[in-house]
Amino acid sequence: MTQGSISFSNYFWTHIFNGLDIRDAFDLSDRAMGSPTEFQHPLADANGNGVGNEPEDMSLCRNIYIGNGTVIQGNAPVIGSMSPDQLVSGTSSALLHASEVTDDDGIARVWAVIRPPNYHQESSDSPVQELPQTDLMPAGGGRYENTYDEFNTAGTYRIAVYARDRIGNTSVPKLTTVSVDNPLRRRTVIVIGGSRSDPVWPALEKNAKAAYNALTFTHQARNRPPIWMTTATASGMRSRTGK
Ligand SMILES: [Ca+2]
Ligand SMILES: [Ca+2]
Repeated sequence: MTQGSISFSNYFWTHIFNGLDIRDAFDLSDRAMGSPTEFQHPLADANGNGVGNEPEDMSLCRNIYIGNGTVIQGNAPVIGSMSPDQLVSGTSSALLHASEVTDDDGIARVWAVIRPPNYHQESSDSPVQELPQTDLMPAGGGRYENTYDEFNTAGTYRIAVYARDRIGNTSVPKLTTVSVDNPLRRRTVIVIGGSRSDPVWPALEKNAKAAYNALTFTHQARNRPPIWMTTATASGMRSRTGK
């Protein structure tokens, strides 16, 4: 989804192309890869002793340039500010907005990468690609915003907002959080009508169960289990499985 752009390497090489020395490129990229993508832990070993990020490693990287050390592309966009940390209750949506998004080359895209409370990275070897994300749309005056409505899990979502200019430079992210208390969940109710003494009832029930199984499969992928009620009468419902 991010085509690997949210990776330490992408930031590092962008900074190198922008004429920074290795030390600054490393520091800025390390910071950019902080929350919500804190599972990449870059190490620099400049003195070759196999131990990364020692003070000597950092000082040896100072004033070391790859290439000619001059800016060969425009600078990355800057995001002035981001919507503050929010607490939402009884809803699954929250407004995300970024202000004072600027770049001399023009802004091509502003987007949020959203790390859910229960997120676990699948592999530390691959770029961070599987997190949900949403584009923020221009609202005038350098402001970009969008209401994201998939805050379906209780807990704290960690959100990083990025801007990219028209020549492909990506900003350092601005970070914010949305904490969800008592989220709304989408539920599906499958209704079949008929008499249980009807000869075709078993077939009807079988079809409903097949629909339930199909929904269970798709909903489990999105962490939204459906409900299975076998029989509803005027006096109430009987639950066989589920909640
Ligand atoms: Ca070292
Ligand atoms: Ca630029």
